[in-house]
Amino acid sequence: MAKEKVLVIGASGQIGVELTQALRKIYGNANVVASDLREQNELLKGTGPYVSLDVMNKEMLHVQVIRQNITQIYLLAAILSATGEKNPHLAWHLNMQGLLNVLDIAREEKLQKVYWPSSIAVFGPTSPRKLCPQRTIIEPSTVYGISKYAGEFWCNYFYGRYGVDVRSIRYPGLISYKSSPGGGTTDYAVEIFTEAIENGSYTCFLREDTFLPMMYMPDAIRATIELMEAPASKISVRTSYNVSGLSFSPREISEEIKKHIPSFSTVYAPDYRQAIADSWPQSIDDSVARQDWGWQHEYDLPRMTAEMLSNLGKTDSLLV
Ligand code: NAD
Ligand code: AKB
Repeated sequence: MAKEKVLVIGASGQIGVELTQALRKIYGNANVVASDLREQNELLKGTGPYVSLDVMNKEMLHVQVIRQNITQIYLLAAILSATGEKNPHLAWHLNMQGLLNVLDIAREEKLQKVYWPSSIAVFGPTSPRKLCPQRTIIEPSTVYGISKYAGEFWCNYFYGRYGVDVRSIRYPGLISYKSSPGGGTTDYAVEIFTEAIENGSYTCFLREDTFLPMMYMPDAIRATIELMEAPASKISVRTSYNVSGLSFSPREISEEIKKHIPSFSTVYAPDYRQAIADSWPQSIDDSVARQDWGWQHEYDLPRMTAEMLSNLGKTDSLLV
């Protein structure tokens, strides 16, 4: 088998840091090139190659792919739901053109594989609220959701027309402690932990009864790698796979945190992000991913909460 050389675009973001670390364990540090608009990342520093790269600059991206003998691209650069609503044209431009640049280069250079994440944001107010199926009514109401849905069909098109082996997951809201989230509606579920540790209280921008699909980062990284390592014959969905982990509300996660920090309190001050959350399903049916490539989540709310608090606690004590 030819030696794999991986390029991660958006490597300094919430997912990028942990995915780069995981890929480096698999392929070796030197064979995973991290790249981002940001100059460097503290957690990735000294662990392997890092280049400053704008995915919108197709020529420079193409040069890097050829110069570094890249065989796989993981494209993570995007503008997420909440930031996207503030600047819809910018979100559409980056989320679409970035993907098209990568797909074109993958086709021209005959890359082995491409990974590009979609989101539960593809679903809209007319989709089923509970256990939202893989194939259903999809009428997204955010520019982010529209860009993800269009992106899914570009992936499907490049696979069908040009044979580009592009794979995708509709991630739920991701919860992690290593790298901060970058402007999403589900970010509250990360902020609540840092605020609980630092201030003992949290003002939540969603209503207490807002259930959303969520996942702890180790499950999301494992899902990504399992999908990318699955034989092509197992991949029946070339748009993007539903994957499910957790579903909880701000009140439920607050109650879980209170089991560890009894004095913790949450107040609720919903803002413009409430309408985005209200347009998304509360939970996801991922039976197709389970059947096709054996997906199974591991973390439940109590285990995820305990790990988040202990890891953030450790981080805090290191900083003091
Ligand atoms: P993030 O905002 O934390 O990270 C994105 C990274 O891309 C940032 O480091 C940013 O500097 C970089 N970037 C922005 N513009 C760029 C450009 N022009 N060129 C190169 N790099 C650029 O996002 P994330 O949460 O890590 O999300 C990664 C992907 O996963 C996105 O496609 C997102 O839509 C998807 N996703 C994330 C979640 C989640 O909860 N985090 C859920 C569903 C889907
Ligand atoms: C967001 O809230 O925008 C993201 C997502 C679910 O895609 N976390």
